[in-house]
Amino acid sequence: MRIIVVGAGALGGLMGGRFALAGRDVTFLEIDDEIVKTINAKGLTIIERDGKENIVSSVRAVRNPEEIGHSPDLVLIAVKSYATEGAVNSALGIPSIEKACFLSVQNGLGNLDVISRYVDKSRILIGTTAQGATLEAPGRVRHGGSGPTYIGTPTSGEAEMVKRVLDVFNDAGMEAHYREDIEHLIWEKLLVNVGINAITALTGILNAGIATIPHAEAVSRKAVKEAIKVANALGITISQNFDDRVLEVARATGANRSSMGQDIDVGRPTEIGAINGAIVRLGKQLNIPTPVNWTLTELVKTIERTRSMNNE
Ligand code: KPL
Repeated sequence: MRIIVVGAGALGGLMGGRFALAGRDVTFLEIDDEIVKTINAKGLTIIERDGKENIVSSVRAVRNPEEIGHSPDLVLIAVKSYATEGAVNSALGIPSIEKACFLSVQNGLGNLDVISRYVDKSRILIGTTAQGATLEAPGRVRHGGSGPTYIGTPTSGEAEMVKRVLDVFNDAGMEAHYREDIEHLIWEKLLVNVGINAITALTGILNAGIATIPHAEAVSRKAVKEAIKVANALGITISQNFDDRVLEVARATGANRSSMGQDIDVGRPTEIGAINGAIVRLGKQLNIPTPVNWTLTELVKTIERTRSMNNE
């Protein structure tokens, strides 16, 4: 199977690197020149959890989709949710892309809607992942933690392609399963991100703080409770005490700085619009008040804005 990974950041780098180590043909499509140059000159480095460095030299990176001289079978969209549209458009510039399947295991809501504006739903796979990684430097990713990846189809039904993609993940040592209720799982992951990411980003704490600092826990529970109301109004059945589950995830990933925390720390834009911001937008449509998610969203946007103004 020929795989294009759009975005050689933390998760894209980790997944693409693992696929290649398992013998798959992997090309990164990446807009950052430095990342492209580093991968082509030195390979992609995965820093394993025991500190050992795995250098993957069988991968190649390109900036321009036209440089991909073969027809891929799978396109993994591994960019932040606010960059999904650009990533899909760039991938559509690959010659003979018509038959490729697109897979998104990105955080947040709305990725499927964006991809399906350009790609027929029969060629889209969606999912969630509990793989964690950090981009240490261009072409260098640190593996933070492993957990299952769940994949399904927006049209439901386990397509032949799902089986092949599950093999790609499992052969690469990344546990993956098919789930018919993938939309439900995406919502559960969203709720985890709603209750952890913005609070850790704003306060500088590690994920563990959500479960150990009563003030952070209180905000987390309120944000998640609002999101449960929104989900349930949309017909996505989420249990009333899912806020307890969010605290469990915060404990289990306690030593991590959330992805949004990492973004804020290094002055990158965040996925706030696809996480707490998505709850606010849906809440408005459904007439469900979401003041805690609104406040978190506005505060994260304030930091983003300040950073971009300071950089001007
Ligand atoms: O998905 C995550 C993220 O940081 O985006 C969690 C589960 C909160 C782990 O850090």
